[in-house]
Amino acid sequence: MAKYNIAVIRGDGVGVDVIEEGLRVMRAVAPRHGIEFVFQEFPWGTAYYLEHGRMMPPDALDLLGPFDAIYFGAVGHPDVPDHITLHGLLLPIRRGFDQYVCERPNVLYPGVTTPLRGKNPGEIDLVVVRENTEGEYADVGGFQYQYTEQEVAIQSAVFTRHGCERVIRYAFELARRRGKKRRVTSVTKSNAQRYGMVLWDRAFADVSREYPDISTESLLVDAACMNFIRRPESFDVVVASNLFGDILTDIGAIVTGSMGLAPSGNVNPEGRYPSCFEPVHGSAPDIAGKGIANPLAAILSAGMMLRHLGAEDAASAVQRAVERVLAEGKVLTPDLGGAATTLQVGEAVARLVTSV
Ligand code: GGG
Repeated sequence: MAKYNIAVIRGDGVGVDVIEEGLRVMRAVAPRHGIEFVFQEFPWGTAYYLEHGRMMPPDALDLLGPFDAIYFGAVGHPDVPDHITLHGLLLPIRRGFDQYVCERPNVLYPGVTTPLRGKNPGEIDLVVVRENTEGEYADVGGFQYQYTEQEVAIQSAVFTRHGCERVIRYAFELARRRGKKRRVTSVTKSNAQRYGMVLWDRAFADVSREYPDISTESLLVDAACMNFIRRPESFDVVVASNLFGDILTDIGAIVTGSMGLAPSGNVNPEGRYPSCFEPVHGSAPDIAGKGIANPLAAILSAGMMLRHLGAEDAASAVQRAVERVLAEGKVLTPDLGGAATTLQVGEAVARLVTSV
């Protein structure tokens, strides 16, 4: 019996709804694969902030550190500025646990309609490896003369040789592991960002020499955005800076059918700290609590977590059950053209996960 201790942070908005269904699916898949889950919930997020003046307690990382993984919903609330909620909860977890890889797959599944003409299921199958602890998200900067007419804001992006090399190397290793197109695309804007992103480009060229079996491509982010729409089928593994990776994965999600289908893992590849798995989508306050949010991104994120923990068979079962629900097309939430509820989709996957 494999026992996994999972910290659960539902966070805000639809995070609460979709994590419920991810937990349902994990509970359903566990017995068949000899897994015991111990889930411990942490009620952190904006409701906690409104009560305590912070998104999570000061010793939050000490509390999370001993867990095997973290299962996260979403962060963001209309009553509190997004830079407070994001910097108070998700970013300290990513940085504090050195989760320097954010792995975000985008797959066009059978049964799902893409807004792009002429792209068929199976043709789009890419993974964005987003640098997750530095770059444009580095917490370096400040204000001077704040709230005056002379107000100045400095926001610095940080690119270290070490930080670039390790995430780029992860992307090459992933391209080898996937064994698909065996191609890594690097995305920067080094014509305009002539320090940090030039360093990134050089690191990419240097690391690529260690992988002569993997073909490479370097794109400026504007061309990459265009090509995610024009020729998404040409991508295999895409490695990008923190901000560019975030933007590209919204495009990747929508060209493969819905934000509600995009999972992610914030990974510390060395396993020194727990990794954190979450849907790419945010808290979607407009539909929170209405029971119509698509839980599949959260369920696929649970599948990624299982794979990360070494429960390969259970992870594959979750993946196959989701694919079956999509292919059958009977129980789908409104973002995919259906009329099913969050609960009904979760129950459909949970039913199938024991038989696929
Ligand atoms: N489940 C992901 C989530 O809540 N994302 C909110 C967000 O704004 N994230 C910013 C980012 O990942 O860069």
